[in-house]
Amino acid sequence: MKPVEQVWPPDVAAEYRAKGYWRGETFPALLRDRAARHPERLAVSGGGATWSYADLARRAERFAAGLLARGLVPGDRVLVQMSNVPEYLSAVFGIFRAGMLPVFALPAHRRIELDHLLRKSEAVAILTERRIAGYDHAALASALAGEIAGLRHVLICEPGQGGEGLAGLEAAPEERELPGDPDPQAVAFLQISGGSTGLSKLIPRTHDDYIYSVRESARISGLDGGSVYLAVLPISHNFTMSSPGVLGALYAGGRVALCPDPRPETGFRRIAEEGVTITALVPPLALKWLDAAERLRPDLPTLEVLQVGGAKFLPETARRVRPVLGCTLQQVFGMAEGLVNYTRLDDEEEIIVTTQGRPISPDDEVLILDDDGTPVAPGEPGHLLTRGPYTIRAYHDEPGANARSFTEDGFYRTGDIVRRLPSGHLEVRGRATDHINRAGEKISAEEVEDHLLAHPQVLDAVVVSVPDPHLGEKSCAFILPRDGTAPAPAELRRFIRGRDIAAFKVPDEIRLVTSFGTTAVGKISRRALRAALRKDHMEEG
Ligand code: J2J
Repeated sequence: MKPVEQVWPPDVAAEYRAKGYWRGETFPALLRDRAARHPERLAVSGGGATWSYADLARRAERFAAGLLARGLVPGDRVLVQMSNVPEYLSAVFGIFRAGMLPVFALPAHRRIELDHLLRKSEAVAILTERRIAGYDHAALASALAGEIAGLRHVLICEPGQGGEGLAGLEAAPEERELPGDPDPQAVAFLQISGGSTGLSKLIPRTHDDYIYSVRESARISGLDGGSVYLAVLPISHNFTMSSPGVLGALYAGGRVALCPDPRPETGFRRIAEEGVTITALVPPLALKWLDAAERLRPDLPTLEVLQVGGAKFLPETARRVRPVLGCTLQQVFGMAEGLVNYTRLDDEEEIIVTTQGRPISPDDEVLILDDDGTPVAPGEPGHLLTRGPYTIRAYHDEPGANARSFTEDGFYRTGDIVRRLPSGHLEVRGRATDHINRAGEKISAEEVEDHLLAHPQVLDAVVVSVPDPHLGEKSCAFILPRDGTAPAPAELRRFIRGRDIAAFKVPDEIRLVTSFGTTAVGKISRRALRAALRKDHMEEG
């Protein structure tokens, strides 16, 4: 198995420790500590569970023991594909407790994505629910186990049985001795990248670096023992997990409340039932919630903060949050690779509605460069590069991508175009890379093009992002058919669905063209071609 590591230069690591960013905390120790400090306090509610911290810790231990009893060993990677159910938390903390590494997949992922993540991470096990939103994940997991030699365990969770449905792995802890706490500098898990070229890359995050970002995020978002965080977005997304997310809520000794679906009606009901103080949405959902709140006038007296992030939140919508929902907006501009920016709760309203926040750490280094790599003048837009105490220096096992995505001195090229205000707040202006940010879901144009090219009647395909009033951005595929044959858009859509990829990657719009513009083909880069077609689309409407 290839080792999973994340390494900062030793002097830099020493500085992060000396400054108290990296405190040697680990996930197993964190839950044990909270369960010892306030065992009876509620940690998780929803999906049939009302679990105290002691319950959660005990369940995690039993799951850890169950994994070991099945023959998994510390260091093993376990792919987790679960929805917003309480068992997700006992399973993930159980995997940590057993010294193993979760690899986080999204419920929307299908065969193509899972196959890639499983192989790349060399996972020995897949943990998923029998069904999520009607899709038979158990069947897919079994099929994958038949094809991938290293994938030896298919663990199927049946949520909603009070936590007793965790793949039959609720072994009694006394049957197995659990390992000691991991090295805080070791990789705790593999998160997945939004991916602008090809398939998702794996992001190794250490206990020390991630817990630092979680701890500070919880502080910046005002979490304490009385906070109730409602998990609406997919729970394994980096935003929901850590900004401050479910981990921030548990770090602060607060409670995680689960939302079974993201509809505004469901959200308002859960906020009222649980006394939710903070929740997080992507911009298109925030817009839906605002429209629904104007209609339904829900009474949400406990809600203090609505976080919005994952894609650009337009100021005109942002301005509606306080008057309509009666809470403070917090814009969050983050990335699974590290850097997270927040507007602060006490920032002026104008800053809150027009910027995407400023970095967590005084040691988050931010460069804003022009195309030639020269720093732009203050206030001018440019490419955002960053490095710091919780931003990775490398993806797992991606020498090519690492050479492109990181500078020699360790800065991560985010691909985002931003400008910086005198206050240090960043405004996201656009993106230099070719992914589509569809309602916060990142889609690689190249990946979708490759699927389209597999169709026998497709000579070439170019996928671009185009503005959409509901989704922010949607995807449009321009198709150049082979001579004399033109596949119908509906047939192409069927074809690409049949490729077994996440549904959000299927192009929203398909346009057949006879050329990509005479000067374009072969002469300009693929990126310039995408830009030209995007412009055509916007002009033609
Ligand atoms: C514009 N673009 C944004 C924003 C992310 C917290 C919040 C979000 C993510 C996330 C995350 C944006 N305005 N407010 O991991 O911890 C786009 C940028 C960025 C990319 C990262 C977190 N917030 N984006 O969205 O890894 O283009 O993380 O580089 O999924 O989303 O995507 P992802």
